[in-house]
Amino acid sequence: MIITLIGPPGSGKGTQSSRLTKQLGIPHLSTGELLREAKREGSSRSRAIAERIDAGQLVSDELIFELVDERLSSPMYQAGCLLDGVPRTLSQARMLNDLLRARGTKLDHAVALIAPQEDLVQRLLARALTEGRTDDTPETINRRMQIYDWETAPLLDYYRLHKLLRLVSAEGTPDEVFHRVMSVLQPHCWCATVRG
Ligand code: B4P
Repeated sequence: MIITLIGPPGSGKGTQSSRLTKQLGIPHLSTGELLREAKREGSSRSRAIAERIDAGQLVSDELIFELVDERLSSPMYQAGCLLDGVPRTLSQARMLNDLLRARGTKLDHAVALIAPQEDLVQRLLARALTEGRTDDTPETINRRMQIYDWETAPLLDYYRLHKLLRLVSAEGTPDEVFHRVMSVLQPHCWCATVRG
């Protein structure tokens, strides 16, 4: 089973991913984490990544798919995975379709986490105090929110049209959101895949 989690910054993609991978028994692939790892390499590629992320901008589609393709080649992803943060644009959605088709598989669900922007900004500002992520400054958060509205939100209509969209409210505690996500996935999941 292949699931993608879509949502604005702070909607809980990373937070829900760690719960979902345990529950569903599928590995997690976060493009944000892949980029933060690549950023630490100290190469010319990492400097380009750092510039984009720290400015709240998206990294190029080509670089994202170089990293995703490389990671999906690992045998641990053969039985499926939970994609977190990709696709973020319509062109990435098409690239993902092509990549999965070439591997003889396809996306099963696009779970979209939705919450009021004011709440999300508060979560990210709170994270800035504890984790000190370079892209969690007020100005960068604002830029990331705009980019979500312009580039990523159109994916909701795209996946609705393809009958893959599962909309979930991301308001409330992480546990409440997790139960909502599971309740939209469960009718579509193989019983054996869902643990617990
Ligand atoms: P990501 O790492 O995906 O960053 P994010 O959108 O902020 O989500 P994240 O998963 O970290 O946070 P979460 O919502 O779980 O991307 C970082 C950057 O990488 C992007 O801005 C972009 O530049 C680049 N990038 C990534 N993918 C890309 C792609 N495909 N194409 C191009 N560029 C790409 O949680 C946020 C905070 O909220 C946490 O502190 C958490 O504890 C808290 N929280 C979560 N759920 C909560 C809840 N229900 N209640 C209270 N707090 C909650």
